[in-house]
Amino acid sequence: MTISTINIFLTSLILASHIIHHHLHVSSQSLPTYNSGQQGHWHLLHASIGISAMHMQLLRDNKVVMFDRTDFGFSNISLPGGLCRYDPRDTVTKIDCTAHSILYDIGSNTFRPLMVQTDTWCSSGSVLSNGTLVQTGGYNDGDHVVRTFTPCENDYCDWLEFPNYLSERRWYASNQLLPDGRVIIVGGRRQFNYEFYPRQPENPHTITLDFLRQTRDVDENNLYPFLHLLPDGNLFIFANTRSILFDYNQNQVAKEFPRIPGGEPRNYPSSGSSVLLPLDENKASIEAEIMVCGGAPEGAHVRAMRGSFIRSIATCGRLKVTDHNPTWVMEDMPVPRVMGDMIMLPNGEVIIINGAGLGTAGWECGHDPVLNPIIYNPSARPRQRFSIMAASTRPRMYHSSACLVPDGRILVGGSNPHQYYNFTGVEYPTDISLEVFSPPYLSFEYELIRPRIVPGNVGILRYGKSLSVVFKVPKYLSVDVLSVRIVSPSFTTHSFAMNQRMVVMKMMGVSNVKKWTYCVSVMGPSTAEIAPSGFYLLFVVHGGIPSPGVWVELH
Ligand SMILES: *[C@@H]1O[C@H](CO)[C@@H](O)[C@H](O)[C@H]1NC(C)=O
Ligand SMILES: *[C@@H]1O[C@H](CO)[C@@H](O)[C@H](O)[C@H]1NC(C)=O
Ligand SMILES: CC(=O)N[C@H]1CO[C@H](CO)[C@@H](O)[C@@H]1O
Repeated sequence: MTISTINIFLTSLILASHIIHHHLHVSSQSLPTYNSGQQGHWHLLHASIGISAMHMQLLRDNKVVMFDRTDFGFSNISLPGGLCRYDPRDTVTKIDCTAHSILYDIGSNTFRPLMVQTDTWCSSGSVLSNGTLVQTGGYNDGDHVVRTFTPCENDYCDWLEFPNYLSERRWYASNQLLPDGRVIIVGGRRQFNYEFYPRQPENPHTITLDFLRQTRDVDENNLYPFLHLLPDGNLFIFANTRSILFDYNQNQVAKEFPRIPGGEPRNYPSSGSSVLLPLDENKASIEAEIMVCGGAPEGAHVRAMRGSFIRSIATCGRLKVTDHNPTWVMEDMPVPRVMGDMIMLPNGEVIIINGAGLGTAGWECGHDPVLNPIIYNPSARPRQRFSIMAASTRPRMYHSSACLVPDGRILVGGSNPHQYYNFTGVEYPTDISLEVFSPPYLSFEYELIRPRIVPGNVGILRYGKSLSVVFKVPKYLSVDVLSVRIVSPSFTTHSFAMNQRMVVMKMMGVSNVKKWTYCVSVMGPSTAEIAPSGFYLLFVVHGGIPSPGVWVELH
């Protein structure tokens, strides 16, 4: 980089530092025009990846496992090696030589088909501490199956299936990785209970959770409950309009929180979304705050079946669960949204992406796609938190998904609001493309303050032990705008990103080691309740601009 380019950068930096914390704030009446620096941009990676990315999970080798379901016809990609799947219980195909799962490689932008034997429709998953993805349940012949996928160096690894592993049918359940390395699997259609992976022979396999029975709707639906592991080791569970602090070891409700104001349900079939906002270890005592956004009002599904598509919910609620008497603080999104995905960005902001403005989840039940993502800055002043991003050209309706990838982009795929792969003759065709959204922080105008982690210079991440990270940045601002964060990649499906969490590590100090090169030291997470052991993406964030992430293993 020459001095003169630096000078140009410096000028744009002055501009940039103003923009960082105030991207455009607008009302829904006046959508701003496209500008990559402030509104991000979209890029189509593949017109066809062969399947509709209903479920997505990023793995530690920068590959993303995606899958839809085995029983809605032939996909647009063949199984490897001329393989076919013979399934007498399949409701549509019986003999199917197409794949319903793929492995996408971010670095090379290529993908290969994977083989699933049994139906994975509307299932759940978690990555274990050792990096293996455990997927649980599905539909029909797949509803009691556990499947694992372990990253490998070659191009041959594939799903392993464990039939009859689950003690109950898990169709629309939610999972959470626990501090002791187990996974809790909660609920599912007509399942008012939970179980664990790995299965524990000494304990009853299924444990009743009456809260799920109490909160079910008239159709007995109460699905994909929002689960978040809290720093005190309890589980936050949100279902319908209610939420609890749950001690899964004692099977006891430790506390019930107030109902979310407005009286509207938020989890499936309402299909709002939820995140646990970043846990910040720089605070004197750690605070945990849950955020829930959007969804469809009660009865939206019944109305949609009759051809009446009602306006989705425009509010978000925040609940600081670590407060003594927490209350929901409500705010309005710029546009109402159902079936949105809430994904945490490396700088601690939250993107809400995909979904519709009318109707709800379900076959042909959504209308009026919301093409503009919005970004929410949790620490900005009220009414200045939402920024509207550039619009995609592709509706992402029911069965779409999104996930964060290491370079800070958001991978977006799927949309299949029908029972089959219908590419024509329907209002919202099945979408088998893969897109990526680059948030404003990736814009070239922030290049001067963008930190880059020096490869091989990240130490080993241990609980309560200091960690040094060496990074380069052309223009260093100050330690006040510097942070080091870890993010656990989510299993995203049906508008809920399971296991998603971010920890801002305790800052110990920063030193200038040589020109443009700095060494920051932080303290590893204090407990496995704050961050369960496993693989995380580590980001250095400087002036609101994140570095590309690097993988670290915490234990
Ligand atoms: C991780 O643990 C699971 C469950 O014990 C096992 O099936 C899997 O092979 C392990 N993965 C690795 C990479 O060792
Ligand atoms: C969707 O595809 C299925 C199977 O190919 C077909 O039976 C159905 O009629 C299609 N629906 C529409 C609306 O085209
Ligand atoms: C709908 C769709 O994308 N169909 C594609 C399936 O794959 C073939 C090539 O293998 C394409 O030609 C089709 O357009």
